[in-house]
Amino acid sequence: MQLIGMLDSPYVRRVAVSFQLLGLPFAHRSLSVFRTFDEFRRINPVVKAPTLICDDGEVLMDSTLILDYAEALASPRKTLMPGAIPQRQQALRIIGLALAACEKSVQIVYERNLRPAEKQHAPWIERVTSQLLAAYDGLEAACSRHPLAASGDAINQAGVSAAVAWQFTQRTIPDVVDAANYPLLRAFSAQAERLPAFAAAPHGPGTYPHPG
Ligand SMILES: N[C@@H](CCC(=O)N[C@@H](CS)C(=O)NCC(=O)O)C(=O)O
Repeated sequence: MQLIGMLDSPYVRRVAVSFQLLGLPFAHRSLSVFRTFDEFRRINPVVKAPTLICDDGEVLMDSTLILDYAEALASPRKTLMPGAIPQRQQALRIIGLALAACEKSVQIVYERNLRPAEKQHAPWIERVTSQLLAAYDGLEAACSRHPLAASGDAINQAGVSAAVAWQFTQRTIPDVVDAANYPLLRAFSAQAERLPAFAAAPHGPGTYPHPG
């Protein structure tokens, strides 16, 4: 399987980390949806990162759908999703918040980087920022009720998604989300980033597996 997209995308990164934790081998091509648009389009005309080229040549997109496929491939040997309903509900709540945090962070990054300064729309940025902070408030509260496991054996999809979202936001728009207000998430992220699966796919322009 080939994972297409850059690890500076939280969606690509959650797939790269999850595949490793699920024990699924994959090759990675760090193509940019912006700088290498035409090359990306030849693989997936929709140009969405992540894109997964499956072993039979079928092309999948959207991190959650790719992870659904990955879970099916890894079953029954491994899973990152809790089976019991209360734990599953809790994981889904955290994943939803983490994905909202990713989406709102990406919107702010795009607004800042793709739109000329004179065309930036302050009310829209304020709205997205309030949604982003609400997502992180929800994540911090969820972490205080149910601490996320950060060991290689115990981390689940909720932990992967929360850690990847946090790292993305802190690397791209740290001025918007003050890390000091989220001590539990900050500590959890620091632990998760030390896991081999995270270290092999660090946020940034590199290719998995990262040599360091
Ligand atoms: N819901 C999607 C979001 C993926 C997404 O928006 N990826 C960005 C990169 S961070 C992308 O493809 N941007 C290019 C575009 O949307 O045109 C997922 O979970 O994979």
